[in-house]
Amino acid sequence: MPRLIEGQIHADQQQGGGVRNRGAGETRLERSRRTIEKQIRNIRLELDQLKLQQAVQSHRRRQSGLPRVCLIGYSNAGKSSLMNALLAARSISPAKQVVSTDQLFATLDSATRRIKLAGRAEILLSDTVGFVRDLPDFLLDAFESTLQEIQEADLLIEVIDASDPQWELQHEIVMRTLRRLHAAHIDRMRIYNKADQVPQWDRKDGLLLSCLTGQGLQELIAGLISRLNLTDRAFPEIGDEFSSQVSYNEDERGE
Ligand SMILES: Nc1nc2c(ncn2[C@@H]2O[C@H](COP(=O)(O)OP(=O)(O)OP(=O)(O)O)[C@@H](O)[C@H]2O)c(=O)[nH]1
Ligand SMILES: [Mg+2]
Repeated sequence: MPRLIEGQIHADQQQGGGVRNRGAGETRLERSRRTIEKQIRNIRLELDQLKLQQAVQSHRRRQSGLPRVCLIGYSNAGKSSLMNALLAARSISPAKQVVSTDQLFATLDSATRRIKLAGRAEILLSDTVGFVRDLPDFLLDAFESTLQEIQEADLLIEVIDASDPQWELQHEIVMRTLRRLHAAHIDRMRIYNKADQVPQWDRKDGLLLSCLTGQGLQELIAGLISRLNLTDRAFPEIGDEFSSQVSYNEDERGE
């Protein structure tokens, strides 16, 4: 679009100064400008609405008192797969599952689900956009609304693809990105995913897990309950209005 306007200005300047021609050119230019201004106004309105919507959602979630856990990590590490594995382990409807495929940026927006881990132990779990190397600042801005989830989390689960020879570098990139988001102080636990692809593993600073086979999933659930101090905690029911924003464990409704 800017090129179109530049082209028009150029053409108008080349017309040699005929008053009628120049006038017609300016009108066209004016029209283009008005159209673009209108588009910008509409996009700004949409963004304002989105921000408002997110502020309302985030307020309601805070009111719910449920601990907020956020899956973070390098793109393609298996964040969405882990979300789905946890949903499946708790028999939550497949309709609540999120997209997971073998490609960068499979997840382009965050998704939040309410999950009952055991008894009264419940959490709000969010899947987020994957980080990549040298994420430019302007992309960070574009992901602002998604990454707000991270900043509001009580606990971050960093999902690492243990089968990737570059996992240490990817972890560094994730840490760097967290620092840029001012979120490096948030409590964090590590999951080494894709255990089924790793013949030998000695590290003890995180849980080795496989979304594919389910290895480590029960330990993760137990770890979350103890880390978040969830034994014997009761949370208030959340109204219907809120329930449209996040998905419930099906058998929790109306309890
Ligand atoms: N072998 C194996 N593959 C896995 C495992 N977990 C996830 N995958 C695969 O890894 C690929 C990426 O999984 P996703 O869950 O989409 O990864 P993601 O981190 O959400 O990716 P983005 O949304 O792009 O950031 C998919 O092809 C999954 O099937 C696992 O435990 N073992
Ligand atoms: Mg994903």
